[in-house]
Amino acid sequence: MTALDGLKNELLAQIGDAADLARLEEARVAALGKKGRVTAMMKELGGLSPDERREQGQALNALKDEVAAAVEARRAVLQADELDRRLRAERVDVTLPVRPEVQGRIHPISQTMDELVAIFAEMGFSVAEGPDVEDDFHNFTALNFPPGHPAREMHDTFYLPDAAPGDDGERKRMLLRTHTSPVQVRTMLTATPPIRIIAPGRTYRSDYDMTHTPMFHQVEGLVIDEKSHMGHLKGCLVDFCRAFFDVDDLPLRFRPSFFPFTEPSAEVDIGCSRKGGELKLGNYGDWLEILGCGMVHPNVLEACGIDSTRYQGFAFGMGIERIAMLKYGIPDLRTFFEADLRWLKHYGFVPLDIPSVARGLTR
Ligand code: 2NM
Repeated sequence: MTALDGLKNELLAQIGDAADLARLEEARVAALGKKGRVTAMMKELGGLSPDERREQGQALNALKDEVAAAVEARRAVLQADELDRRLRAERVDVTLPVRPEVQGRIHPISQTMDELVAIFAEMGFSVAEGPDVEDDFHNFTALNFPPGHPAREMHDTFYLPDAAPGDDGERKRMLLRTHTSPVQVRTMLTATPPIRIIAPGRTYRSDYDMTHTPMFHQVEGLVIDEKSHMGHLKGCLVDFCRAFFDVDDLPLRFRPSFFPFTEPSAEVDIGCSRKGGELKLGNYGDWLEILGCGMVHPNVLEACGIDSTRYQGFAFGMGIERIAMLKYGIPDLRTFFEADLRWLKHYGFVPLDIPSVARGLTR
């Protein structure tokens, strides 16, 4: 065994024994670094005769390559070990329940939306969504709002500063949807009846006082088929309100009203009591308005490509903040949007207490 073979065995043993990446790097530097053993021998080549230098140079280069290859092989093993160790140590069992000390809470708006979805899903409705930025056709024209209608005014509707080019190349004025009805319009334009959807989501109106915020949430529902009538509308809303407010004999009162997109139209009140300044829901003789509804206007059906001589149906809409305030006793609308962690801890819901009609909406 030559002196070089002895050195090789020694260096390869050091590399093979390196227990972690830091030790491996130490071994590499000790062999191949600027002051390493192999490097030192390379420097001595200058003092040799040309023949010796060629022979020793080749042997040293071969040694250098072999040591470098051994370092890389060992590095690959150590890196794989390190990855395995981390994967074992940092493994998360996503099926475990949320720990009780978790601080996060579900916002009452999200909770209320989940409850709405659970109730209407049970009745056979699907959830539909659409863009917050809409055009005049989907937000107003298709919904039978006449050209000069006050809701189209600048001071009620947020219009975007620049007119965007539409599908037809025309530049059209975009706006923030003032209700979720454009989602129903988009659904009617693309689906064929029967249609049974709810559209929960954000809506925007230029309004800010004690009972109005410029962004708020609505849920609207739409049923289109050949036979649905006001009786079905009434039954649907009675079932919904009793399930949502969890009052079995909650009375509902339908008052004639007007909306551009429905005919006939009605507003719905639920029974309540305001005795002693405290609001209670139930059969107590007093009334509280909570939603609007009606039979979809034939003009709306036709604007959405639905034959109004064959199909008919009903629609309804309500404000989510309002029904959440009523159900959970939240007195001030503006607090919904203050992102106050103490408020959220008080009014928020524990994650994974997911509303379901069978298990109970809230526990
Ligand atoms: C309401 C009240 C009454 C409504 C109508 C429609 C559509 F698209 F079918 F025409 N969507 N939503 C509607 C009807 C909304 O909110 C108070």
